[in-house]
Amino acid sequence: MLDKVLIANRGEIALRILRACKELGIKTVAVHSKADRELMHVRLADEAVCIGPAPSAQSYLNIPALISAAEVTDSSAIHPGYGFLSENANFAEQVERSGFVFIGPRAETIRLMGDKVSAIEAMKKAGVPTVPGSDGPLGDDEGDNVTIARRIGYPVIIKAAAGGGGRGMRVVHTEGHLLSAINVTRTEAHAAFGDGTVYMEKFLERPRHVEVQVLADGKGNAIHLYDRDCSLQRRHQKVLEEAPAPGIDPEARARVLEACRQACIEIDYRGAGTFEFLYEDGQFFFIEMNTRVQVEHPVTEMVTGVDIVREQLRIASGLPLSIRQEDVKVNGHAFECRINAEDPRTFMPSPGKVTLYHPPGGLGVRMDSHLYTGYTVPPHYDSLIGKLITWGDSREIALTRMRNGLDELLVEGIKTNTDLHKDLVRDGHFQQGGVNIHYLEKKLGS
Ligand code: MV4
Repeated sequence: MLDKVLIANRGEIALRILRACKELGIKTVAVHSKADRELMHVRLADEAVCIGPAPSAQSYLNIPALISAAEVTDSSAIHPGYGFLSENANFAEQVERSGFVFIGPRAETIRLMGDKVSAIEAMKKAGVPTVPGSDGPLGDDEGDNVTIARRIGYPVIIKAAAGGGGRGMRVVHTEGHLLSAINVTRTEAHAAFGDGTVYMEKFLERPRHVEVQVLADGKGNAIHLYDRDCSLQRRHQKVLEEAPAPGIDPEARARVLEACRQACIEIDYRGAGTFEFLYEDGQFFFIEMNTRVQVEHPVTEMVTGVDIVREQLRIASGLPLSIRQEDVKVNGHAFECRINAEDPRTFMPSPGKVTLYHPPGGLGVRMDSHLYTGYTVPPHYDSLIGKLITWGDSREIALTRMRNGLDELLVEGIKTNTDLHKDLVRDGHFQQGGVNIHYLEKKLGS
C-alpha cells in the first residue's frame, strides 16, 4: 500500500480523500494556498504545506510548487481530486517523471480522452455507441463539410476537439448557417485552447445526461459500477444527481454497461473513470470520458457499496480490484444535492463567514462537506461547500430523506442554493423521474 499521499486539492474532495487515506493507514499531506489555512483537511492531515498565494494559478495549478511539496514531504503519490490539474496530462507526466505515483490513468490515456475526437474514435473502435457524426475532425473543404452535415441531417452541433464540458460548441439548424458556425467555433477553439480542431455531430434535442462509472486496475481487470443521471444542470454545472438513472431501457443499459467495461480493457485503462452519454429514445450515445473521480461519485458508492476513492488508492498501490463484476449489485437509490455558496436569484458566488453550520443526519443520510461553524468561505475558488447525499431502498424513500435532510441543513452567514433544492425535490416532473438536460433551465426561466 502507498505510504504517503499528497492531496493536490481543497474543500470537500480533499477531505474525502483524506478520510479514505486514513482508513487505509496511508499518511497524508495537505497542500493549501494562503487563503486556505483554515480548511478542515489541513487540520486533519499529518503534514501541511503552503504552496502559494490565493489565486489557483499560483497555488493549486502550480505544478513546480506541488512537485516540490511532494519532494520535501517524501510523499509516494499525488491525488489530484477533480478540477484543477486532475485531467492535465502534462501534470500526470511530470508527477511520474519525478518518481511519484499519479493517482489516475497514464498520461497518454488522459491525453487520448482530452482530445474529444480521439476519445470518440477509441470508443467507437471498442464498440461503445457514439453520436452519428463527422467521423474525425472537419477539414477545410467547405463542400465536404456541407456534405457531411447533409448526411448527418440537421440540426447538427460543431464541437471543439479540445473542448468538453460544454465549452466550445455551436448548434446549427440550417445549411445557411453551417460554414460560418464552423469558422467561428474554430477561431474560438484556437483562442481558448490553442487548438482549432473541430468536429460535427447530430444535435440531440431532448437528451438526458447519463454516465457510467468504471474502475480498472491496469492489470486487465475492469468493472462498471452502473449509471448515474446528471440531467439537472444549469449552464453546464450539475445541480442534483441520482443513481441509478431512472426509467432506462434494460437491454440498452445492459449493452452499454458491458461495452464500457470492455472498452476499459481494450484501452488498458487504469483507475476510476466516467463514460458520459446522451440518452434519448432508449438509446445511448457516448460524448466524452472523464479520467478523474467526479463530484457525484457518492451516489454510486451509496447504491453499490463500493468505496471509489479507496479503490483509486488500492489501484495506485498496484493492487488488483477488490471486487468482481458479478459481485457488484445496485441496492436501492441515491440522490446528491450540490450545496453552493451562491445567491439564490443571481447564482453569483456568495463567499463569507459561516456563522452556523448544522449538517443533517439519520439513516441513509450523508453530508460530504468541509464546513464548520466559524469557517470563512474564500472568494477565490468554486462555490461548492458540500454535498447532501441520501440513500433509500426505493427512489421514493431516498427522495423523502433528501426533503427531510434539506430541511435539517442549516448554513447561516452566507447565501446558499438550499431553497432551490427544496423546490426541486418537490417538483412533480422531477419526482416522476427522467427529465432531460433542459428541464432545470426551463423551470428557472433562463
Ligand atoms: C451534445 C448535446 C446534444 N447533441 N451533443 C454539453 C456538455 C458537453 N459535455 C456536451 N454537451 C452537449 N452535447 C450532441 N450531439 C447537448 C449537450 C448539452 C448538454 C449535455 C449534457 C448535460 C447538459 C447539457 C446542456 C446543454 C447541452
